Amino acid sequence: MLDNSAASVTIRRVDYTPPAFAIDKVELEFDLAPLTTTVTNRMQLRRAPGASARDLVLHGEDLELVRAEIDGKPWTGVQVSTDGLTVSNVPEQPFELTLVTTNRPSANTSLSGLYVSNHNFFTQCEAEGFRRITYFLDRPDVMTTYTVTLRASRADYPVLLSNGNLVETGELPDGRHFARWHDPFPKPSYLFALVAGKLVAREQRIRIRSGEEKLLQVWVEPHDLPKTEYAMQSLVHSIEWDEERFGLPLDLERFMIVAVGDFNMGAMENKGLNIFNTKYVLADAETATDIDFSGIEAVVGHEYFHNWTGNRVTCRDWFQLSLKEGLTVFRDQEFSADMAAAGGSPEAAAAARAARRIDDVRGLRQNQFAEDAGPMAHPVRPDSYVEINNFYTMTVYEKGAEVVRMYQTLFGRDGFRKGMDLYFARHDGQAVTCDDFRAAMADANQRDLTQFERWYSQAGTPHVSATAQYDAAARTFDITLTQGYGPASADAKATQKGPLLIPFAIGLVGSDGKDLPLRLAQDGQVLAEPQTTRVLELTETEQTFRFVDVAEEPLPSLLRNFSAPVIVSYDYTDAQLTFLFAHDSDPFNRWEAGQRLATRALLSLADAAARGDALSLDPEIVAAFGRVLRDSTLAPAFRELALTLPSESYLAEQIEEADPAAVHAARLFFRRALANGLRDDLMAAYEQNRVEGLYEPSAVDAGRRGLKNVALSYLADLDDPDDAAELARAQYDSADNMTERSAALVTLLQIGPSAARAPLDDFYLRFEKEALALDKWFGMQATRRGAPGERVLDDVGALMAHPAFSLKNPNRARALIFQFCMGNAAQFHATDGSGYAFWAEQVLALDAINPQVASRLARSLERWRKFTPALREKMRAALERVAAGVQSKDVREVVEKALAP
Ligand code: B3K
Ligand code: ZN
Repeated sequence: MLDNSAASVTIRRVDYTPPAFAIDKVELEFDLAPLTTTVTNRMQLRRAPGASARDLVLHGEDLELVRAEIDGKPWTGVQVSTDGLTVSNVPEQPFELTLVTTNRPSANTSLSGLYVSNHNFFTQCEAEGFRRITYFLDRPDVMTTYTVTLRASRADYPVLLSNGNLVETGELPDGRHFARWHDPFPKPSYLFALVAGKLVAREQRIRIRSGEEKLLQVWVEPHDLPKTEYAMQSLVHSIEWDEERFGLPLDLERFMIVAVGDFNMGAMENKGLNIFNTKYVLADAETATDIDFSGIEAVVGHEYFHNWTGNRVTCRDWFQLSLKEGLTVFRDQEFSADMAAAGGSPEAAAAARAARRIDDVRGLRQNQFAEDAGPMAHPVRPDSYVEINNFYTMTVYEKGAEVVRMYQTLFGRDGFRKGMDLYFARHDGQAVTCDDFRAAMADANQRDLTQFERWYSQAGTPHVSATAQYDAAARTFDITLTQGYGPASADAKATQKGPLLIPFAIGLVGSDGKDLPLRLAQDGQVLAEPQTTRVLELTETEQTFRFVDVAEEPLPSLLRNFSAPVIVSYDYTDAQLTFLFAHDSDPFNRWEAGQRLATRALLSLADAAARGDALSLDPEIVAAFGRVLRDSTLAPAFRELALTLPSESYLAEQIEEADPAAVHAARLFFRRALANGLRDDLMAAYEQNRVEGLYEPSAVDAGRRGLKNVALSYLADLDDPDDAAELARAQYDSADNMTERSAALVTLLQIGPSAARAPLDDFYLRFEKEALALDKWFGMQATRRGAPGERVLDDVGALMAHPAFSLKNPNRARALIFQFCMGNAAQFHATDGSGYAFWAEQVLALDAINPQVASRLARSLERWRKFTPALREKMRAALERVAAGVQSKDVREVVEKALAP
């Protein structure tokens, strides 16, 4: 059992104080053994300038202190507590503190600190895992250089890795050996890492622009070596891209990625030794989908980019987390877009970029907007937390990335680059704040960005409503924008102090569907080549912008490319949306028009379903989707996105009192209407987008497969799904890659469990030894739609007892439990409350094993107040059950905030 029952303490940003001691360097020695590992920690310490503390207070958790020495002599003035160690009356002058402790890696199920996975050792230190390895000033503003010696049995742990450069290896008595690593770059403890075990590496040597040669390694278990090619290729691309786009080179002699099957999140950017969830390293055509490949590219890029944005310049305190995460997500989004666009025609490149942007925004709106409207709402730079691991959120990451993107929207790519250059010139090697980043952007571009600070300090999603007025005689078009916030928790409301600087990109579409040239009244002289998209800067609560020389009444295309993370309302008619869906030159807004059209129809269908009224859909809407589906000038990836309806959870968020069953019925009705109305077009899309030849995870091929498979899934919703079933069976049988195979199986599951029985069994036998593929097998059964009255939870319950299921493996727990609770809304919200009871049971079970994973699951009930009264009460009961039995502060923070009045 985990003892994580320390009282909940709220940490506040305003209470920040600089550290009282500095660590000049640290030497760590590890005697690695799974049951008990001994760590010898030798630190050179001195008081920070101006500090006068007599005692040194170090963080520590779950450690056994063996010995303490100062300057080589035993020191008795030490006091151990549950969260640290106080060393009393330390010398005035710089001194050496030696601490010997033990910890228990094989008993560490929290996967934070030093732990064992499949007989190998790994570490995870961010945010506060280092204190589970040794007593330390475990805070990001204490940076020092590390020399690390690892000792272990050579037979069991032939490979010994840590950060930086390998300086020495050798044999020891009793079949043991050692390796010594030195990292020349000062770093905070959260970037420390070690790995030991039976691993092999794919290696590649590259030359960076300076001419220096670098060694790249991807370390995995021996049988996984063939699946590392794409990760290595992604790493090479990331290194090239960061030099090209930002002038940032790889600074170490070697760069290592290690894959581990038990991991709490996606990956970790430890200096020179990134540790990854296998999910973001291992891939081949057989076992990984197009989405998996693109996830690997994005995550490899993300962690690599942290080497500068996070590691070279790090965070002063954890409230500044978005300084590194928002910026690095923005960088990985740009990288993925550039990679997807590479090599194609300009049109194909633009389409590929748009598809990435749409995907990113869809994720933001579905998850971050909901977070911002719920009890965990917090600013991009939070003001307080109980458990920092609860703040690795969509807001800090994805909204944070949008905030960074807005600098680029305001200043252009070159202006943004200038800001980045100044940021590194000023802060390389430092631990800094979000304000420092904003100041670099402001100074490099000679702009006052005082108002922009509100993006970091105000919680909640801004709303912008637009109204327009055309004056035919004066040929002017006025657009009035009003900004404010929607309903929010009291805490979020308290942060909302004033209007934001919102870069608002706009175009005006003429009656021929083409963009009109744009001239604002304030422009003065006529520009030789007038632009067709302008970025308006909204800074007031209400502001009117006047366009002049507007030849005809235009249709405004608002917030092009989603230029700010806001909700825009404008009174479009269905006909106007249909027009924009057919013509908008901004691909994002063209997609957006379709989504608005669908969302509006879906919400009114949900309303009718909740009232028990008959459902019907305007054939014009079906026709509008048909035109996009048939438009072969549009990239398949775009058409796939256009045909993907908003999710049930997104739709539920738009409703005051959501009834998931009604939302489900509405969405299903809409899908059936499209399927029946567009049967032949869907069939044609299926046939025309088969990809022949060798599997390649390229954006173009992936787009075609995506469109083909979305067509298949619509065809499975026809009143008579027999043809779809046949196509899916044939696709399953002939598939030579996981994208096709899993899409076929998901479609068969959608048709019904009996259609899927045989291929499900086949899939299991085929991939019994492939953990990541098996995760898919669990996941697709958990997210199965289920016939009316059928309880998918019964299957989930049975799968929990399957020998291949384990609660201790986060990927497996996520595949089955999270997928059911978060990815199968209609089933999870069954009116008998069975989903919530299951949720409570699993949160509590996970809480005792792994609080970080438990706490993620706990969050799936935080929007309980949004639902109909009957569901609400059952959810409250489940939350109260968890609140009564919780041990960790991680889960306690989430459920207490959810239940707070
Ligand atoms: N920085 C890590 C996340 C650490 C999460 C700690 N609970 C991975 C990333 O964002 O790149
Ligand atoms: Zn990150």
